[in-house]
Amino acid sequence: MFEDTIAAISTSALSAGAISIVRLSGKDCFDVLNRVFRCRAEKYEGYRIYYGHIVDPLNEEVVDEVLVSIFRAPHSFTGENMAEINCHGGLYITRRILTLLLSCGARQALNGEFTKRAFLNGRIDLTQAEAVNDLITADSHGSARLAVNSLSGSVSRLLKPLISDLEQVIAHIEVNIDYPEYDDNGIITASEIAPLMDDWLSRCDRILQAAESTMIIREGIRTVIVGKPNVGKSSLLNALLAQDKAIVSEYAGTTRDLVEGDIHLGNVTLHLIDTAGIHKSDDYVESIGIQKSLQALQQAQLVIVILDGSAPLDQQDQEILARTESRNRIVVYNKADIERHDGQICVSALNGDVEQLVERINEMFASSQLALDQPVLSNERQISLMRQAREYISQAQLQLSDGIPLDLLNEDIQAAYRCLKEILGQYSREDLLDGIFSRFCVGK
Ligand SMILES: Nc1nc2c(ncn2[C@@H]2O[C@H](COP(=O)(O)OP(=O)(O)OP(=O)(O)O)[C@@H](O)[C@H]2O)c(=O)[nH]1
Ligand SMILES: [Mg+2]
Repeated sequence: MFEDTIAAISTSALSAGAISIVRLSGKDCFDVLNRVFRCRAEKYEGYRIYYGHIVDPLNEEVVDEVLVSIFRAPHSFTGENMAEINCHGGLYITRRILTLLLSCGARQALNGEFTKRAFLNGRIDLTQAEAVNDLITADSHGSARLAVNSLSGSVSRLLKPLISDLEQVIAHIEVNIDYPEYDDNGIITASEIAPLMDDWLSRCDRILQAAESTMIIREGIRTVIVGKPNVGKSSLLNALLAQDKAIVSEYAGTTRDLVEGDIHLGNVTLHLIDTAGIHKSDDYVESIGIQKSLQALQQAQLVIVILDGSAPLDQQDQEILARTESRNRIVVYNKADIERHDGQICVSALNGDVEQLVERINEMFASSQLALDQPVLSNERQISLMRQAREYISQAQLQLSDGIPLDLLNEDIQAAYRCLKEILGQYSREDLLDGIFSRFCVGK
């Protein structure tokens, strides 16, 4: 499909390491390789590794001693002939080898171009291509598991039954319109389509719900730590992050700005936000801080309310408890080194004793962990197309109940069908593809 052979450094090109990999892919891959690679083999077989030397073809000077993995089309990542040169990982050596390949007929690969070829050559669908990048950029166990799951083609397995049901109904309506005399299939009626639509909608809803709950795992749970002044909010942030990020002092009203940090607990990532203590303040700067706390509280997906366990609860604590009552929250009694409260979640931020809180968080998100192993849509692009598909089906359903003829309603069903196909990249426009692949690193 592609005329040119592309090359790139596939390992990190920014730092030295023991080994680096320079990748080549394309029709003329082995011709380009032969110009710089000297080894005993006369012919390369796929799935074999060859020992030899990279030389400068101008003077046969040995540049490096290498191992080259060979993949023959179509049995390679890109579906084309491919070679991966495992060389020594010095920055100079790796770049020199790449330069030699470029001077021998290869072209520098663009970001994500290997994966783009894999997609365009039909080796993987668009969701799998996206999963390659998600896996490379995954920064937690949870997001890596999700990416591995989509890499195996789980999104396409998830959507195919729905796509194929829509396809059948579209085809049936079209046959009825175009060939009214051809009635082997019978004429499909509104009363037959209505229950199908209910079913499609509930399938869309299930897929969307699962996607939204796992997005939380990928992106981190926006978690706000609130409480009145001096209860130990900043101390708790520091204890959870295991670093002195926020200023702690015995003076009430120390924190004014939001202080943020990420932690990985088991499979979930929390995006923690420490806030100014909430109370009535006459201090101008502190009241701006309190406004920010209230805003952060509104946007939070999880709220940790801290109480000072060493003192009786007062009016300020009661107000914060009332304000957060309907929220997804955990109430924590701090200063457990002074006083413990049986049956409550007790921590001592001062001593770094936060185990009960961590256990509670893991318990809360245990069900989303289970979802990690289910096939699930894995990014905003996929989710928004799914929402659009749902919207078109729901419009078609409304039209059906208004008695609109099936041939008109078929347009909405087709639009829903196109959205679902586009998730898998089967309706993609060129600019859409460029947008997706340019986020990749070179060499993938
Ligand atoms: N004994 C004890 N003292 C604590 C604990 N956690 C915090 N403190 C102390 O309580 C005081 C206030 O702690 P901070 O973490 O600054 O409290 P804060 O809620 O962030 O306070 P503001 O930012 O002013 O709202 C400091 O003197 C801390 O050392 C704890 O677990 N035990
Ligand atoms: Mg503070």
